Amino acid sequence: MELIDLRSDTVTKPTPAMRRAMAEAEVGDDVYLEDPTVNRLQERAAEILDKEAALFVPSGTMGNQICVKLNTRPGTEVALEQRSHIFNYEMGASAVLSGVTFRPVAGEDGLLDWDSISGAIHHGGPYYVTPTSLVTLENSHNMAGGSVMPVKTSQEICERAHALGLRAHLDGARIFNAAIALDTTVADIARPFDSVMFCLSKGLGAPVGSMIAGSKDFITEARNWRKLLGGGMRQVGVLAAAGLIAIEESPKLLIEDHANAKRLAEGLAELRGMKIDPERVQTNIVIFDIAETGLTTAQCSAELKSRGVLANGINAREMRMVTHYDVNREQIEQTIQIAREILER
Ligand code: TLP
Repeated sequence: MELIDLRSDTVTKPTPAMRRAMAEAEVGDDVYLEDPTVNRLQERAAEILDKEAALFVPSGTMGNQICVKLNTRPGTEVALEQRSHIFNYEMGASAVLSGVTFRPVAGEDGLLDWDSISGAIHHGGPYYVTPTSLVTLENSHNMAGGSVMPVKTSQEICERAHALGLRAHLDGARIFNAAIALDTTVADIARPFDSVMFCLSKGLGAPVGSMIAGSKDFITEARNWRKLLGGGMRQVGVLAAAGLIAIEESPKLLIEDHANAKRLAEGLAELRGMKIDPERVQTNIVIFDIAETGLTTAQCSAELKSRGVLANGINAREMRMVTHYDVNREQIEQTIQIAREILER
C-alpha cells in the first residue's frame, strides 16, 4: 500500500533534479568558506530576500536559535504568538542558549498586530520588570493552520518595535508559502526584520537545511554561533546543491499544494462532527477539530494509518494535515474518502 503522508511537508523527498545536482555538486571545505556551492546558495538566498548576507544552517531550529541569541541578551524577554514554533517546539533552547524568557500572546488565527502585542512588551518601566529585547513573528504560522500575516501588519510591528530599541526576527520557515498567499515577494515580507530564517527542507523539498539572513555583521556573528553549536559542516555543497534547486524551482510549485489544502479542507468540512472553516486555509496546512466526531486524535491517526494515510494530532482535539509535492490531487480525494469512511461508519 502506498502511504499518503500528510504529517508534514518535511517528509518531502528530494526530486530527481536535486539528486542529480547533489551527485554532481562542486564542493570544498565550508568551514574555510571554500565550498563554492554553499557560497552560491548563500548569495542567492540573500539576493532573493534582499538582505546583505545569508548563511546555510543544518535546521530551522538552529537558524531560529542563532537569531534569538544574537538579537537578545540574557535576562530579557521575547514577545511572540503563543502557538509559535520558537516557543513550543524548540526544546526550550532559547532558555538554555540565550538565557531569555518568553512572553506569549494569543492572536486570532495566530495573527498579532501592534495593539495586541504592545501590551506584552516591557519597555521603559520600573527597573525590576523583565525588559523585552526581541519580537518574533511566524509567517506563515504553522500551528495556526498556515495563516498568513499581511505585510502591512508585520511592517508596523517591526517599525514600532525598532522605535523602542527592540529587534525583530521572522520565523519564515514557510515564507515562500506566505508570499504566494499574500501575492507578494519574500523580500517584501522579509524587509522590516533584522533577521529571517526560512527552511529549504519543507515544502521546497530539499532533504536538509535552512537559511538565515540579515546584515553582513549579523551573519558573520551567526557563523561563529553556528560553529559553536556544532553546525560547521565541511563538503556540504552536496546539500546546498539541492537547496539551490529548492529556492529556484520549487516556489512556483507551492501554489498546487495550496489548492490541494483548500480542496482537502472543503472535503473534510462536509463530514459529520468535523470543525474546520475552509475559508481560513490560505497555504498548505489544514488543522481541523475532531472532538465532536467522538474520536480522539490518537484514534483518528490510528484509523487513518490502517488505511494508508499518515496524519498527526497536535493536541487532544485537533489534527494537522500538510500538503506537499509528494501528495497529488487524487491522493487528496482518497484522503477525504477515507476520512468519510472512518467518521461516518
Ligand atoms: N516544523 C515541523 C515540526 O517541528 C512541528 C513541522 O512538521 O511543521 N519554524 C517553523 C514554523 C516550523 O514549522 C519548523 C518545523 C521549524 C521552525 C524548525 O525547523 P527544523 O525542523 O528544520 O528544525
